[in-house]
Amino acid sequence: MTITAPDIAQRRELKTPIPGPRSQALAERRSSVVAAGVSSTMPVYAARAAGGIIEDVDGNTLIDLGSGIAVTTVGSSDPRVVANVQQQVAEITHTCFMISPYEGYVAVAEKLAELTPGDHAKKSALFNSGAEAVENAVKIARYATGRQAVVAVDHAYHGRTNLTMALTAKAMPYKKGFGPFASDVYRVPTSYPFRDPEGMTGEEAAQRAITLAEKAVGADQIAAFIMEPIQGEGGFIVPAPGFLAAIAKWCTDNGIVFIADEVQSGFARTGEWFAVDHEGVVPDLVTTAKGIAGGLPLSAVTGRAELMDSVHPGGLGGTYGGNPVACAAALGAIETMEADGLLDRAKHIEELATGALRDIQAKTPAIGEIRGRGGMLAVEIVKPGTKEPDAALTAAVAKRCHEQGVVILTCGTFGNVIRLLPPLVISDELLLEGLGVLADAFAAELA
Ligand code: PLZ
Repeated sequence: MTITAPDIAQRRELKTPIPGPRSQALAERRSSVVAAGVSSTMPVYAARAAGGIIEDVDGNTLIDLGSGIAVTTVGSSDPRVVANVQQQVAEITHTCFMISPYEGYVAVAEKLAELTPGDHAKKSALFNSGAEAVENAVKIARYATGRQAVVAVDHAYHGRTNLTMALTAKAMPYKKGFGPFASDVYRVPTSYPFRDPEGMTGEEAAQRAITLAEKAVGADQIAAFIMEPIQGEGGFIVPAPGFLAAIAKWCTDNGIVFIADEVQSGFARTGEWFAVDHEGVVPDLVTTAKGIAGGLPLSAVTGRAELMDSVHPGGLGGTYGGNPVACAAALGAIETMEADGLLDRAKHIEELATGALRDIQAKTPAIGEIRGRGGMLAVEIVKPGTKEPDAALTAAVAKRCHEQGVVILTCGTFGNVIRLLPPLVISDELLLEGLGVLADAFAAELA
């Protein structure tokens, strides 16, 4: 039997109130067996998804503006991903690359070497989750430099494991009560143009970070400087032009490994392969996950061959890292990004969505800023005429969208950012319809 990608009509249709009776029944089952610490944005249980639509267990079809947090860039169940996974799962489910290696892992590493920034020799190691990639990037940087300190920035998000919690900035919900955290992690200010002093340049913001790192830690003690080139969970913060380049240069001048965490921003999401490409910055190490494999768990650290090869054989790995089915999915997802022109599609989404968001902003003084790149866009919501965050309005607007069948996510240190991360294969019509629902939600809340 050959199962093909789901054929789901690309339209929003609500047959029941949200959540419907079947979702409610599942929520009831869940409440007695799933840990309360794991929460969901919407109490709606998914049955199938494709393109820009998630179909729930009650037959409602919802517009997907979240891609499962920037994962299904090629759409859920992309046909090439489905075909590759089907074939692979019938041949080998797992041997462990550390026992009996296989071609898919090598092919993914070749693609990573080709697509990540810079034309130097690159090597990769594959893992399962974004957090695991970040942990390993730090391990490699420490090993290669013989130094221990790691510098991260304000509003950073790098994961939920012990080291990555330490790197992550926000206490609630990620860190509170989960300490003690990994040591030798230091935090410096980032570039947050909307909240920085008026007119501060990227170079000035970088100097502010560098001065603090030098005074509080000492450049010769720092193994790695890690940051998301567009900060995701922290609020879709795009640093001022020149910031990333100045940080990267300071790292190079001081023998510090510059790690770009592209877990959320990478793989076509922003209209380039990687968000650093917009600034022409070449990191020493890049971490990737999410969009790389069209929904299967796969992550990677890719970087300068001499750094990656500095670690002794056996020093890196994990049972499932680079699982053959996940690698097959990644090769399918990357092929779709290339063959279907998804970088250009992301640029088109930026143009279309930014236009619609500007129309909303013209009627909505609570929208303080529209920002982002490609299919990674956001609005920051404030008390009109101020920069005071309005998390309550943000939550209320998102809730209205959810009730109308639009899956939309919030983010931000202050909980006051609505972000758009649609599958890049979403149709223009669905995207604009979703943004129409967002416009109505703002209008209804502010009426
Ligand atoms: N680095 C930049 O965005 C994951 C987290 C959702 P994992 N972001 C979504 C949540 O609340 O858990 C992320 C990221 C960046 C690392 C990670 C971690 O990736 O695959 O979730 O471990």
